[in-house]
Amino acid sequence: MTEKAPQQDIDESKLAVGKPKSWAAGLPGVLVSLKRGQEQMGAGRTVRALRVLNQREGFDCPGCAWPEPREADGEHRKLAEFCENGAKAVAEEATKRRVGREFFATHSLDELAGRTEYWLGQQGRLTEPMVLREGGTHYEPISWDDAFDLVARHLRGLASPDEAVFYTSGRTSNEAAFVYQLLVRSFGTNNLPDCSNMCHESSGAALSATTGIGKGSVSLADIHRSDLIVVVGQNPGTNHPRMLSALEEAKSRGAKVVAVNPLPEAGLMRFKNPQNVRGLVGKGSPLADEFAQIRLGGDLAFFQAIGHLLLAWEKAAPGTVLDQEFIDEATEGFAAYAERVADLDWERIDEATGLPREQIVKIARMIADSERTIYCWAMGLTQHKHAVPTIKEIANVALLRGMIGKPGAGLCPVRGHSNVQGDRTMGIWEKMPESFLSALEAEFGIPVPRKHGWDTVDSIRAMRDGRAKVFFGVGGNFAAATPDTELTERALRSCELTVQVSTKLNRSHIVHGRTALILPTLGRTERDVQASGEQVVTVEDSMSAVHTSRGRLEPASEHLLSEVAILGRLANTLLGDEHPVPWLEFVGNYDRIRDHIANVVPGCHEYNKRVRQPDGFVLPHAPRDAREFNGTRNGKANFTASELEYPVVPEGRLLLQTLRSHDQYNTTIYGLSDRYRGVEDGRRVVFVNPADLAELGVADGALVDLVSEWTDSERRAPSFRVVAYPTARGCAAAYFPEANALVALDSVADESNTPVSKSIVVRLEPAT
Ligand SMILES: Nc1nc2c(c(=O)[nH]1)N[C@H]1C(S)=C(S)[C@@H](COP(=O)(O)OP(=O)(O)OC[C@H]3O[C@@H](n4cnc5c(=O)[nH]c(N)nc54)[C@H](O)[C@@H]3O)O[C@H]1N2
Ligand SMILES: Nc1nc2c(c(=O)[nH]1)N[C@H]1C(S)=C(S)[C@@H](COP(=O)(O)OP(=O)(O)OC[C@H]3O[C@@H](n4cnc5c(=O)[nH]c(N)nc54)[C@H](O)[C@@H]3O)O[C@H]1N2
Ligand code: SF4
Ligand SMILES: [Mo]
Repeated sequence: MTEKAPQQDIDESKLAVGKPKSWAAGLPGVLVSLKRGQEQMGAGRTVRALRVLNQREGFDCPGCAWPEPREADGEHRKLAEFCENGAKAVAEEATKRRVGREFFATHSLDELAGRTEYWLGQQGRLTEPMVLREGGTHYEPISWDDAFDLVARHLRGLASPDEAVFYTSGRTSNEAAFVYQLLVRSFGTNNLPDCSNMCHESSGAALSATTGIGKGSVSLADIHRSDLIVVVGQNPGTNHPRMLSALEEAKSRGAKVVAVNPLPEAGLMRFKNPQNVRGLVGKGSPLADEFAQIRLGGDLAFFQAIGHLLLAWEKAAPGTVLDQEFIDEATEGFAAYAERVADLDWERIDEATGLPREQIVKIARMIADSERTIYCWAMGLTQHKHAVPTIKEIANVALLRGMIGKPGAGLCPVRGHSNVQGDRTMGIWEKMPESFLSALEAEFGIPVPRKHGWDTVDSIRAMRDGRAKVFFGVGGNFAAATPDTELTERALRSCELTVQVSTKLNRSHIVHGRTALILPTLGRTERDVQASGEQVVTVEDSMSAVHTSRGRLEPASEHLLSEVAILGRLANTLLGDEHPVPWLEFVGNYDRIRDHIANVVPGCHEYNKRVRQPDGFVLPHAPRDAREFNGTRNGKANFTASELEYPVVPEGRLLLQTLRSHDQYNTTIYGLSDRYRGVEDGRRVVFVNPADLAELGVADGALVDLVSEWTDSERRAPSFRVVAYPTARGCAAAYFPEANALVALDSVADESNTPVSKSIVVRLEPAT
């Protein structure tokens, strides 16, 4: 059955702004889940889908990477182990709306170019392979075999394999990711940029240097057992909603929560747990015991100040604050760090953080008194110029108190996409270590290139400069998720061929190379049947737990292929039947892929068996499991002495962050209700502190252009409605991806090359 999609696009004149909420979830969350399910899937499919969501025999939520409770840790899954935004993610994928050949015949690319991401996504699921021929105005149907031939022809025609880039978004299963990187490396390049380059790359860089492994060191059970949870630069109420249940549980056992954020996000303040009656009808539970309303980019200063205080208190009363034994035995670099934070310029700390000194002292005292501290963070830390040293500064404070490798304590970068961590484990990275590449070579007897590939930003530069000519994307929405929209779109359009393996229509299909392909694929929710029967795939959550996911719904169309089938068949077409990798066997039975994962990927021995245990298994993590830091250059956990760094904003300008509304998944816009912030029926808004508006002489509700200032030139994003909002002074916020046009391609984080999406110097100008 084909349901009708909304024909209306966003009408920003209907935008309504009300008061921000001071609590998250509760009954409205449940009602929205049901309503979106009903609209997209109908009643029966909604029940069938939600019943198996995040259950052992069902599919893993295609939303975020938050983990499920594990029996091995003494925890149990509930009947409804999902949140409002998980339900929306499922509704978006399991929708009954369809985008078939008739759709493409009636809508030209010129027309589609004028549509918003919301409208494109709302049209429904892609149903068959489509091609845009050179000079064409419309996509037309193409057979799968012809599509694979076309891609193979273009790839073979390149002067070097390095002229192609192969992007991945973090929804791809472990099996598809493993096959994909094997295909790309067999073809001869390490050009494997991924969404992680724009996401937690800074966390990976910082943690690899400090603890020796780029992943977080805590489990869900640790969160429940900690006595202090510091949540920095993260909005869990929207982006990891079930984390609120975990915080609530920790609090019920006496834990305290500190939130550090320029915005008083509803989900950090109070939580009404929809899984119990009290949460549905009562007042809910308060979450943050302390809310530090920090300035954008002030976190490095904040944690240096905390380190300074801890050291000062230790000096005043030796043996009371530091975990000296741990520092002596397991770490290096303490002296240089201690010296760096010994004399602190408090005026600069004030300027960087905008926080009252008493509050910094109070939080430092909580950290000094806590026996089991967990630090959680997300994009509010990773997308700054000084993101990597900022995260290292958190590690410093954790190391001072020995808060790693013991129950209830640790470092917890909270991942975004549901399998972004697994994709990396499987080899999706432009600079995988030698150990992985040589294991791959030995396993398959193929030559594997060693030269590092391009990450996301470098791939855009390469396309811009004509050094890359083919773009291939497995999932994601490269055109919209990346910075510097105008430049990136030009770069994509200059390609000879762009290929998108996708479930839903998005901007990256409209911004195309001279020839373009849309290869529609099965989603996580759908049954995947191959020659050997029904398949399962595996995924890894933010806490390194690996388990199966089994799609249960009927596929959106009989013409869809799974990601594994698309990649395996393409590899077979490109590399031929004689190639040592048994590509078609992989497609026929995913166990065969897992047999090789077991031999190549560290920690995955007996993979087929262990993923099938109830709740799967947890990948090894030396700092967490044994307080060992054998992954660092010196085998120790490393303190880092960093310069004090923070963004400085010229007179009359604001520092803008780009963030997610409550009703989107990255570039997928579910709806137009940013309920917690009080914004309905529109998205082009900019949140500014009322005192800043008064100083700038801009009225609440005014229509402005956002103009960003970067060394090379200015960039303009037109027509945003000003919303007076209680954000930190000098700081503004607008939604991603509408504001991506303002981020200069060269504005990247040191070391991680992540686009700086959270501190953009802007001025407001009356709308043109
Ligand atoms: N429903 C839903 N869930 C999602 C996503 C989604 O789009 N929708 N996206 C997924 C993905 S890929 C990711 S990576 C995660 C993202 O999860 P988040 O990181 O929570 O996402 P953002 O909306 O970017 O929010 C950044 C938060 O950090 C704060 N912040 C910004 N700058 C600073 C700063 O300098 N210092 C401090 N202390 N705080 C700051 C912002 O005010 C905001 O609260 O969510 C994942 N889950
Ligand atoms: N300004 C600014 N820019 C940002 C950010 C920010 O905070 N501010 N955040 C960054 C972050 S954290 C991230 S992770 C990136 C996200 O970047 P991406 O991962 O590239 O973008 P998404 O919007 O998550 O991708 C959505 C598309 O994925 C496809 N899709 C969905 N499910 C599947 C599936 O199962 N298989 C396949 N093959 N395709 C599927 C659909 O076609 C959908 O349109 O954006 C980054 N960009
Ligand atoms: S918290 Fe994340 S993974 Fe869990 S149900 Fe919600 S969106 Fe899905
Ligand atoms: Mo992300």
